[in-house]
Amino acid sequence: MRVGLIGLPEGGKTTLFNALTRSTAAVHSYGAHSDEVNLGAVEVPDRRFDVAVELCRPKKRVPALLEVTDGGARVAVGDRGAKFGADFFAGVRNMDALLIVLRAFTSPSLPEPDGGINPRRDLERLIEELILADLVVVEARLERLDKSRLAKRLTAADAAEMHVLQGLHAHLAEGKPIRTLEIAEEDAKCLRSFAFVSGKPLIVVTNISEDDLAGACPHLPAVTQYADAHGIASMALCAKVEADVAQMSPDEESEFLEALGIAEPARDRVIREAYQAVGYISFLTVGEDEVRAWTLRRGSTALAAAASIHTDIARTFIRAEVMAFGRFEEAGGWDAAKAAGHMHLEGKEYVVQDGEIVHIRNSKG
Ligand SMILES: Nc1nc2c(ncn2[C@@H]2O[C@H](COP(=O)(O)OP(=O)(O)OP(=O)(O)O)[C@@H](O)[C@H]2O)c(=O)[nH]1
Ligand SMILES: [Mg+2]
Repeated sequence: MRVGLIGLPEGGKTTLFNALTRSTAAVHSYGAHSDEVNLGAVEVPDRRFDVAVELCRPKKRVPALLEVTDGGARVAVGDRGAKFGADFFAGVRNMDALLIVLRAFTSPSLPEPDGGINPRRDLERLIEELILADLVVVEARLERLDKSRLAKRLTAADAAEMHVLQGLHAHLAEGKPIRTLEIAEEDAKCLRSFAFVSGKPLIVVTNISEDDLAGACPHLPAVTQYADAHGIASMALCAKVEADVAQMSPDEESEFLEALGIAEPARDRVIREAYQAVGYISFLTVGEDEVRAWTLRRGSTALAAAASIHTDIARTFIRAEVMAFGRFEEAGGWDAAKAAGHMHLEGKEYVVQDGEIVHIRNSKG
């Protein structure tokens, strides 16, 4: 799964990137802006995966990964009043979710933006830009389709696409993101290649001051209220503290977090929220050779699970051997749980549940 960090300049995107991926990418220092794009990957924390590794002691462990991109989309410093530009979001079009970083922290070394610190304003601005970016794409495509229509070269597929895009256009023109539009499955198919940015799940991260960690950040309620009202996942953290934490050893880390009264590093929380926002679950495959966590869209079938492993395995699918994680853990392993009758066989249409262990029986294997 891939998430892209977006936000206004100096909001703390790179600092959060460092916190999430335990990297040390250069952050913005006043007057020294970097256009670098940072790419990183982080293991998705999953207790079930850890337990499975513990029980199976495999030769190889392959956890689920969250890929993070920082710098795929941002405005240049000094351009605050300027347009975002038509291809502003080009670098995040292929992401599964967007993580919006909002500045709510004050810092003596970093001047406040024009109009002062106001994360709610920034959030609305960014969401507006996502909608505008899609509107530009939809309008350009509609224009071309209309030209075909006038030249009597419009195919049936074109006409259907035009109809869907007109619905989208009306929705976007009202200032609403594609995320909030119900789209029929067959219509969604013809839209997929557009990779609309306002259709992507969002996670809002408000970057608060170190000093506000223990108390309350005055800017936070307005952001939370907006996010809740629009069904957007949101959380607050101090990116700078989290970036420091990410550089510590596990022991130092827990000691430090405890002293601050923080239950877990925000790193883990952000990753969990991202998974949830996209509607992903994971299933496991276990064995002596390998324990692996696989990412799957919630509601997917056993056949889709097979396809995520390999298209050949889906093609030659016979049955899925499925085991609830709890049974696996209680029995202390697959074989013992199977002997106790906790493995069940399922067909292609079976809906895989979060955390289940799924082995595909196929005609070649
Ligand atoms: N005090 C404080 N400073 C922070 C915090 N987060 C980021 N900063 C500082 O703010 C500056 C900007 O942070 P970056 O992470 O570079 O912000 P950015 O969004 O990546 O900036 P651009 O890439 O230039 O758009 C850096 O000097 C950071 O050290 C925070 O939580 N508290
Ligand atoms: Mg940056």
